[in-house]
Amino acid sequence: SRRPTPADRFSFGLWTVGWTGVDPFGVASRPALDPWEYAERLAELGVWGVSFHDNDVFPFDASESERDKRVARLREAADRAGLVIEMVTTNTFTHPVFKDGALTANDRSVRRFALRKVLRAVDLAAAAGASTFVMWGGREGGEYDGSKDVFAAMERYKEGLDTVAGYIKSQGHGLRIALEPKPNEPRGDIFLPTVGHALAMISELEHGDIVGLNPETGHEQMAGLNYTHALGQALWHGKLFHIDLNGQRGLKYDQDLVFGHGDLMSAFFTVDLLENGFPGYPDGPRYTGARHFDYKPSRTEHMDGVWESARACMATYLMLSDKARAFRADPRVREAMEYAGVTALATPTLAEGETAQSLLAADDGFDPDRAAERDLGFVRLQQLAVEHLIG
Ligand code: 3MF
Ligand code: MG
Ligand code: MG
Ligand code: MG
Repeated sequence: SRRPTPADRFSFGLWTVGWTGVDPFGVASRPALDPWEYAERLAELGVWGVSFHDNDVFPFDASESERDKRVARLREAADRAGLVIEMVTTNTFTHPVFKDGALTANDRSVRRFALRKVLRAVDLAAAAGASTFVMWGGREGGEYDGSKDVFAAMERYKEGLDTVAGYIKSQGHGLRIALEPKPNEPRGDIFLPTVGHALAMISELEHGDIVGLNPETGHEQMAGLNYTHALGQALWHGKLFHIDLNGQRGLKYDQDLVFGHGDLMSAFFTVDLLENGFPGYPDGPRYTGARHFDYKPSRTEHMDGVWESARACMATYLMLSDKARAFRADPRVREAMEYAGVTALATPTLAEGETAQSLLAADDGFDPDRAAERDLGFVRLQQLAVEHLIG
């Protein structure tokens, strides 16, 4: 398949290729490089952008000067390699101070510390020229229902998000916040577990206009949900600000597999939506942000396997993109979509000027038994997708 170029807008978190294989049962299985080394190698693979947590670049307890030095070094390396720092985020999960959460920790002093850490990362994001600021509340949540007042937790989550969003506006930073939902892990239950929960929170915010979503493939799938539908609804709300693409196989721990190494059929339709938009709305909303991967090179792989797996994420995306384009252009697919009524769903149910009352009064001679006889041909349409995918 063709080599990725910056025009494809592929982006990787430094913590993805930077994962050394540490898991709850084992120590590192390969060495750690410096953040700028990961950036340089990614650029060689044709990557457009990178993202990072504050503590992917400097340690939690770094002095002011160490922090500045390491950030400057990374920014120089990115500039030299022609890489965009497109997203920055905060690590509010590794240090045990966050064991009961950050913005929703029961301990107020922890919440204040966490908020300060997030605000400092916002300034770092703006200085680095990022456009998106992701907030994944990995430790917001709990294991025991008696230990958390959920009403208070929502109040504090809203307070925290509005403080950060209000700060972004007051500083004139050109940043948008993207919330990343996840149902569980590391907490037994994480607040804002799905895209739907996060959208509902955003609608309650004072500064919700600059707050959207960063849905991750595996996170929705860990909840048994449909990732492509989640992207579709977020796009409909005008809230799809960023994405975390990866692979997941079923309802288990967060696998962070290479994109496409989980549910490949679902990955096909994810790429189809991202690249081709909604079938019934050729001029409708489109995702224009980074094609960002949040995956983990399996701990069985050494350094060659790390780069191989990063390449695989992009290669698979490009192959699926070619196949999705051919799928949409195939006259048999167009005919099958027509037969299935896919684009007919874009026609409003009521006619211009019609009301609930006039609908009630109208007799359009509809015969439910006849309508029930209609064949939809969804299976034929799906098989055409399979044919394009593996044919
Ligand atoms: C955890 C994640 C996170 C987030 C990141 C924010 C460590 O399951 O997905 O990655 O993506 O913190 O971007
Ligand atoms: Mg994840
Ligand atoms: Mg994941
Ligand atoms: Mg993620």
